[in-house]
Amino acid sequence: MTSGPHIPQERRLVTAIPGPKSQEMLVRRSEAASTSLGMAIPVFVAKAGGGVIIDIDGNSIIDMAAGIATVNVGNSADRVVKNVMEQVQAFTHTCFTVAPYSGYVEVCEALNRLTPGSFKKKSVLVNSGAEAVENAVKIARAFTKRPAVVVFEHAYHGRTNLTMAMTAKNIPYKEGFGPFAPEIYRMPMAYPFRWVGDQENIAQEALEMVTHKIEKEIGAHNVAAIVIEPIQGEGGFVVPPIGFLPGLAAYAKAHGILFCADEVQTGFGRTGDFFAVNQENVEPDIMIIAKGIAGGLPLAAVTGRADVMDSAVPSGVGGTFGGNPVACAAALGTIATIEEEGLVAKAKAMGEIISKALESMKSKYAIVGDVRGRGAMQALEFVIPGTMEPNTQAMVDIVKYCQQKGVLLLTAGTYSNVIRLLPPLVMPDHLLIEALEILDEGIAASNAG
Ligand code: PLZ
Repeated sequence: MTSGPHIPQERRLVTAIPGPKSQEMLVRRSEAASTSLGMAIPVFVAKAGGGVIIDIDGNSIIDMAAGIATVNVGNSADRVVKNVMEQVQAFTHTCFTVAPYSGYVEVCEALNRLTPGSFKKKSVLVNSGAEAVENAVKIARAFTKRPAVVVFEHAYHGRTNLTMAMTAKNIPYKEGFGPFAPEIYRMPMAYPFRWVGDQENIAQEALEMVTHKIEKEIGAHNVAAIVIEPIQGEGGFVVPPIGFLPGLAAYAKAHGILFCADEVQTGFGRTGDFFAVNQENVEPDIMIIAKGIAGGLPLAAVTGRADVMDSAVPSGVGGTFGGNPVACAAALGTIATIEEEGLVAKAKAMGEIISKALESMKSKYAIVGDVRGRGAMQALEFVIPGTMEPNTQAMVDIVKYCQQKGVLLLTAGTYSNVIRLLPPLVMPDHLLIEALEILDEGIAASNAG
């Protein structure tokens, strides 16, 4: 089976962005939906597939967001649609902890196979990335009988109470929502572009700072888990230098701490490896998985060492919708699509096109301070020329410019000065190249102004 996109793969604008029909819906949106909800592009979607989103005015927009790294296989991928249709007709919900079904078990088997580590693994399925993070912490505490959780600067782990505590950035994620859960300890992140120490020795310096703080401020014997995104997502696609993640994992192992990789944004082929930790052969005790797992249906998972995953009391984890049969069917279709269509290798190849284009932008434009990322997860950090000052205005202007030209881009970063690229892995090269050319034009316009 091929999952060729079912709509034309072209950028085509027939109205201004937003067009009249979207404008009408925007009025209804602001009346009906909370204004506390964000919006990256002010158009309403009619259809999407491959590398494009078609809005209700008929504009075909290049999708460099993939629903925040979620539709890695593209919207409405053939295998996902087929599995979902069959499952919807058979049954929609029994609750796995009431009357089980095979799709849930098959997804667990697939995750246990696909995640790194040759040890025996088991999984729990839930509904969202934040819920997966919450469950990882519950399980880690149950296993270690320790309270403390170590997280990092610039981290993003979700919007529930515990995961807000784990998330670094205050506005917009935490402002007004405290008090937050206790026993969360934030450590320095090895952020190469903004590292103030020895640029040649970042991983080692950062590791020393982290382990020193753990020992002096928490006590390693009190730490249940170290939770880290192998490449930080919302925090600005911060890529730690080689050696930092393996160093943390080794420290965790030596102290009976569980090493938990939050691969919610980096997983399912995104970085050119199936999971980002594969790059350095790190084998986390617990993997936190969501977004790309189910072709856009809500599903998330915690996969880890079997002894760890079995440590909560029976019925200690679960939930009504966790591992819903329709979402599981979608996940099986998604995994088959990634494997049969070689999308991990495709992400790596897209990465080469992207790096080349972004490096050229960096060499041409003084507002581009840094270019980083891997595979189909790369970003630009904007600065005031000649300084390290974050340039939020440039980010805003460039994203707006690209939107007007029919390219959807997402922003990121603790300092709100990063544009991140997260195209669906099935995007044809000609669209990727076109989007990068428009991004280049947008930077040129902003750099000049
Ligand atoms: N961990 C690493 O990236 C979700 C958030 C979008 P949920 N990131 C997108 C927004 O503004 O809410 C994310 C992540 C990492 C956890 C999460 C949380 O995943 O499925 O959004 O709960």
